Formats: sequence, C-alpha cells, structure tokens
Amino acid sequence: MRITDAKVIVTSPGRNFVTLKITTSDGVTGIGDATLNGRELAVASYLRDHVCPLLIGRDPARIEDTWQYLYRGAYWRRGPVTMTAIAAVDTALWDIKGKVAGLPVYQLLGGRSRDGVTVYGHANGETIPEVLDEVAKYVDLGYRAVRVQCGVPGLDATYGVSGDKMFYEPADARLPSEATWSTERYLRVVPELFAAVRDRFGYDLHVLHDIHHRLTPIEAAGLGARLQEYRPFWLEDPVPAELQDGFRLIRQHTTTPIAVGEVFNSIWDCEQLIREQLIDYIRATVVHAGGITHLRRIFDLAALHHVRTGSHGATDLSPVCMSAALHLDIAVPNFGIQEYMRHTEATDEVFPHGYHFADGYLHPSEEPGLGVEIDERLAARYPYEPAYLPVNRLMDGSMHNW
Ligand code: EZ4
Ligand code: CO
Repeated sequence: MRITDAKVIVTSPGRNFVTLKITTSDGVTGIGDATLNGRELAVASYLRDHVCPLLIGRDPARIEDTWQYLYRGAYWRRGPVTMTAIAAVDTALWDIKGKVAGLPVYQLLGGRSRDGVTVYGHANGETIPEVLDEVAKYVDLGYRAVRVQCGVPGLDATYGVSGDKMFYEPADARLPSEATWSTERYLRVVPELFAAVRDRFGYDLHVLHDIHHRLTPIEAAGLGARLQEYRPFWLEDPVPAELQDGFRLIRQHTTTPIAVGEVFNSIWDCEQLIREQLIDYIRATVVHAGGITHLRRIFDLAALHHVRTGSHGATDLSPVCMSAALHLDIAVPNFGIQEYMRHTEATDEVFPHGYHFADGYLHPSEEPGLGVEIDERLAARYPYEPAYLPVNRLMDGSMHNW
C-alpha cells in the first residue's frame, strides 16, 4: 500500500481549522489536525508546499520512519509550524493504521488503562457570583472538574471571560484586539474567587485555574501559597516557560500543583521541567507537539518522573485532535485530566465523530482508526476567515503576555 494523495483542507465553521487528509492506494483515508490558532495558513503552506509532495509513494504503515524523515529531513528542527505539520501527518497515519487493522487507535497503543477520560469544563464570568452560577451548570451536567476564571475589577477584558459561556473563542478579531493587565488587581481577586467556589461547592469538585503566562515566578509562588488552603487541582501556565529554571522558584514556596505546556512543540520544551519534577501536569497536545508518536514520547518521559498528563483541549484544537487525544488519554498509565471545551454545532457537523461525553468523562470512539471524519462538501461552505488572538499591555502601555 502506498500514499497516493495528501490534501490540505482549510475551513471555518465558526472558527478556522486546518486538516490534512491522506489517501492510500487501497482507498483508505486518514486525517490529522493542523490548526495553529492565528497562524493557520503558515502550516497549510508548510504542508502543501513542503510536505505533501514528499508523502506521495511512501508506505503509510511506516509511521515512526515518516516522523523521523520529516523531523530530521527538514534540517530546521522543532518550532510550532513544523511540529504542527508533522503532527498532522502522524495523526493521519495512525488513523490509517487503525482502519487497516480494524481497531480503534487506543488498542494499538496498548489498550485501555481506564474506563473513561476525566475532563474539565470552563466556568467563567465577569463577577464571582456569575462564575459560581456557571460552575453550578457544569456540576449539573455531570462534570467532576471545572476551570474557574473571573473578570478583574478595573480591567476591561480578562483572559478566559467570554460572552458566550459554552463556546469561548479567544481569536475574536480580524486584527488583534488589545487588552490591559494589572498583576496587582489580578492577585487580589483570585483568592476571593477560590474562597467563594469552595464555600459554595465544597471540596469534592476539582477546581482549576489558568494564569495564562502572566506572572513572574515569585508572583506565581506567592499566589500558589495563598491558594493552597483551597486545594486547587492545578495552576496552569503560571509564567512563560522558555526559562524552565524559573519553575524551581515556584516549587520552593508552594505545594499547589503546576500545569504547563499548551504552547510546547517538542519534548525539549519540557525536558528539564519533567526531569527535575518542577511540574505536576504536562499539557502538550497531539496537534502542536508532533502528533501521537511524539506526544507519547513526552508522556512516557513524564511517567518516569511522577508527572501526569493534562492536555490542552480548547476550541481551536479540532475534533480530529480531540479524537486523537482521547485514544492516548485512555491508554497511557499517567493520565491526569483532559481539557474539554465544547465545539459549536457547525464544527461538529463538519467533523462527525464518535467520541462522547457521559457522567464527567469523555469516551473515545470504538470505530477503527480515530473515529472522526471531515465532511469536505460541508467544509467547503465555510471559507477561511482571518482571526487573531488578542495582545496584552500593562496599564502604562508596555507589552505584556496575553
Ligand atoms: O488561550 O487555545 O487553557 N486554554 C487556553 C486557551 C488558549 C487558546 C489559544 O489558542 O489557554 O484558551
Ligand atoms: Co491555557
């Protein structure tokens, strides 16, 4: 069997998605997510112009060899664009392998390690009482874990707080919108938020929070120490993680668990974080960290160092990525939790899939392969729409991290 076609499909059913579809000489098809939010067309071009021509005629069964060919063969290693493109090829080849074997991909990864994949949803609001009402909705839906984000008094817009509660979409403008940030004000409100959530919902619910790269290590250490009594499940992305050493400072001051990795694209972004046990959860994803093949390598390294998985699962990761993530999540020994932001109905129609939510868990599809397809006719009805993530400035106008 040979690869006879590799095609890039860009569609925007409410938001942009890039998908790679590989076809074999036996007529088997596989798909992989290649969406890089706000930089979508760079990956589409990388695939179309530099990867698809190399795939034609290759044996689709040789997943590891193809991964190494694209990684080593590029000469220019790593980076989000390259690794997202490699991820799309890798994911599509796992899909094909599953379909050829007649097995869901998780069976090829060693089979089930658990009955379901614990997921967390996003509860957010401008005010703390609004957040509490949102948390209640998730509890009613059966969620066992909820991320809480609230507005910061005095700031116009805060990361994680949205108008549409079920379908939060941060890439909201044709040019980047500008938000302002005050660490001082933020640090005042978060302990109040946690106190209110624990007061109303007790300690059985897992409560998570995303700092979204906005603090310094010592600021994050202080927040972690203050929140400790409210037992956060984790604090996510406390600081930007280019400097892996920085996390040691956080560790020295708090036992609040730390999660990081949604922007990581290779094992080298987290090698020290994991090896020195500076984090508790690794949030790297199938789509941005080199596919199932490379993410499993990261998860295996993590398992050796008591680090569990907690993959990013925002709406800009397509149902193709979510399908692939669930096969890994159900199989690996060190699974922790999976983020789950629901896609809109339009997105679900373009990407029909077999995974489903029940009782706080997601369950991967039992279909051969990944159990997700793309409806190309429908996809063609939603042309690409430029959309950017916001940028963030301090009160005095300095650029900060969004
Ligand atoms: O800002 O996916 O934990 N989730 C997040 C997301 C990210 C977006 C960026 O594209 O941080 O909301
Ligand atoms: Co995040």
